[in-house]
Amino acid sequence: MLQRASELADIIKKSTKIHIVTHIDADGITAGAIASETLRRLGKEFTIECIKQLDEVIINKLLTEQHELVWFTDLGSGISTQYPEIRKIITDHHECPADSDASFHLNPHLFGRDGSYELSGAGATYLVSIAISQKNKDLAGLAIVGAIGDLQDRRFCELRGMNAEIVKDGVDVGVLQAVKDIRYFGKETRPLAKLLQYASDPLIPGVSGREDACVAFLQELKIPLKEGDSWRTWVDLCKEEKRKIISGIIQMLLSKGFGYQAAARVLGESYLLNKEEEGTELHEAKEYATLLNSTARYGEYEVGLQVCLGDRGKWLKEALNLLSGHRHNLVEGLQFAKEEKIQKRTYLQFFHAGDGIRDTIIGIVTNMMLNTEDVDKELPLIGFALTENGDVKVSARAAQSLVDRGLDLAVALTRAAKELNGIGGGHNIAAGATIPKGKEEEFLQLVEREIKLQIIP
Ligand SMILES: [Mn+2]
Repeated sequence: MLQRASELADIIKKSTKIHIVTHIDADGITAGAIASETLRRLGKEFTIECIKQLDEVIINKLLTEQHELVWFTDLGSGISTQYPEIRKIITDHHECPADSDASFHLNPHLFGRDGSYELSGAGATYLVSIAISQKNKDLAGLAIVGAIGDLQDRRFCELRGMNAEIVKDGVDVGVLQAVKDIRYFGKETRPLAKLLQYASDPLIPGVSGREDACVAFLQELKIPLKEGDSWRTWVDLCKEEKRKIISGIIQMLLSKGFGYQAAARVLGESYLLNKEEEGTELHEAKEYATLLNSTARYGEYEVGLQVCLGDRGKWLKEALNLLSGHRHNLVEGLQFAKEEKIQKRTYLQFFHAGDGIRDTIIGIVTNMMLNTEDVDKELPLIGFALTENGDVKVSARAAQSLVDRGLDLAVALTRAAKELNGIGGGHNIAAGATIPKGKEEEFLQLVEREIKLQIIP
């Protein structure tokens, strides 16, 4: 992979003007930021655009624009052997057909690695960046935010594979640290009770989802919720207080019969960006990734990109505004999905949000839904939402245990979408597709047929 990375680096060095095309999620933005910063440091001219998916409209646009070189980051693996008219390099980690190997395509799947947890789009882009100059190791923080944004730590509760190498780079140059800590979201900025209320992996039985129960749980442990007028967050707690809460949660899980495996997931590795201030949305990788998601997924990718490139003034302020809207939309989206009721079938379960949830956050909501108490973890979950131009966006998520039994959602969704003239892709554990409206039932049948073939009972 490093050899391939330096081949891509050579192509970049020989070019004068480069157009970056990246994806609209946290991994895509950090990948785009790493590519931009790398080119800026090289003194190259460049432009960048962020897209939802690489569809015909975008490809036709690129064909007419005739760029000297297009750098696809966090997408593009599906077209590596097509469109030779587009001179390109690709740093991606999505599953790709076996014949998509090409000298300008860097993707862990081409090297026997798993792109769902060993390397992200930002990570693949980072490998090219450090192949250009070892000085770019200070961009390791962004690569890790990208990996975390793609939930690459979910499987082992920590980053593994090439991701772990990148963490090591970041630690070596002083931009990152990895700490063993509680895994819940919002350690730096969420009031304590909220941290527990939204705790989902693992759920805290009888506590998650209920604000009053969270407050009672903390009061029983004699943990003050406030310090003066302000709500305390996880990072405000002393060691002893953290220990009390962690062991309280673990005890609760074990006593309710959740077993050691679930209880062990309370703890994991957290990744901190040393150059950022503690207690902010940028200090811990999960929160940073969420901040980025709240920009590009609402069409404001420039905002997220500028934050990644170092702006801590007006762009950050704008990002924080967008974040509060994003939080609100997620809470509403989750509520909406819950009311829609999940429909169970033999090999999957699904809900249809219609235009009740934005197509750009349906994946996040589907993932949150899968983590709620009332959803069956034995079946993959599919969420549908209408897009602006009247198509249907599909998001599919599944528990790791199903992947261990052979499930590959990327393959299932790609094949099913293809039969309906749509497009699909992603990872074994999380995948997406876009299909024509009205084809949902047909699509579900096709996906079920695929899943039936994949899963070992
Ligand atoms: Mn990605």
